[in-house]
Amino acid sequence: MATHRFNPEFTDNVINAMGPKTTPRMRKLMSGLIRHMHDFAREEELTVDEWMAGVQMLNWAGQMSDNKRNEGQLVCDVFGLETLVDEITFTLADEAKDAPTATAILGPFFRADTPWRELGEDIVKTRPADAELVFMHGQVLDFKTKEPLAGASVEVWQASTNGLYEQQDPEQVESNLRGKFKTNEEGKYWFYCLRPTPYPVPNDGPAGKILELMDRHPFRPAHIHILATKEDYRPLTTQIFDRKDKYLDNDSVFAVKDSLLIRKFSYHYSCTPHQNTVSYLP
Ligand code: MBD
Ligand code: FE
Repeated sequence: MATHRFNPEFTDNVINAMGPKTTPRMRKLMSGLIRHMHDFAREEELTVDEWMAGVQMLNWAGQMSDNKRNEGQLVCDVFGLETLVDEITFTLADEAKDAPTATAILGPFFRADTPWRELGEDIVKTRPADAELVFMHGQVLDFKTKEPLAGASVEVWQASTNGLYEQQDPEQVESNLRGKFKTNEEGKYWFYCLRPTPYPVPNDGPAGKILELMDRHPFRPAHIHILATKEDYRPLTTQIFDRKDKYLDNDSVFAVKDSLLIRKFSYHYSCTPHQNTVSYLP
């Protein structure tokens, strides 16, 4: 193994350079990161040009990012890292085994400043010519008692038929295709939105370049994002997918889970039977 040709003690020297004021968690994370980066470079016998190409990718991602575009997150997504961290988080949560609704990654197009909307409202504020309007509804339950959760917040967002989220597209009005709903006494929410369509993740930056280098396509299956929250409960971040989409088995960001596939009715997108549950905080 090529590893042995290079002095591994160098890696220990770098790790041991950390000072006493480092927190234990930071020491552990930095040690692991340094060790894996060094092992990677040794095992692959990384060249100066290859390392510098990676540095340029990092810089390019930074240059492309602003409050409307999170290219660093997208780069992580095409490498499966956000999905892996979601999987780790879900698996380690005490209540994960009881959770009826699987989690899925937040993704780079969430916006913290999404407006509240009335139950039943249409979130399609800029209607594309090829729009197919659908009704979406669901119910938020306490995952332990299965009691409906009134007053929970259900935040949703989706891309338009041109494959762009509202903040990427000057042709869409502010907060188009996103909204925050408060569940009623029965824990229910409902609204109108677009039937989601498959679309490519932005591929004009380093994430796109990385996909091209790996001979992968940039498409994501049609999906709607959901973030359900309620005071004193752990939030639920998830997505629902069209059961018949052609990209379910090769989502460019690896977010699909079987239990998140939903049946599609004409003009009727139903989010049940796997209701969105919010986990109770221990
Ligand atoms: C998306 O729309 C998305 O949901 C994720 C997770 C990554 C890139 C684009
Ligand atoms: Fe998305």
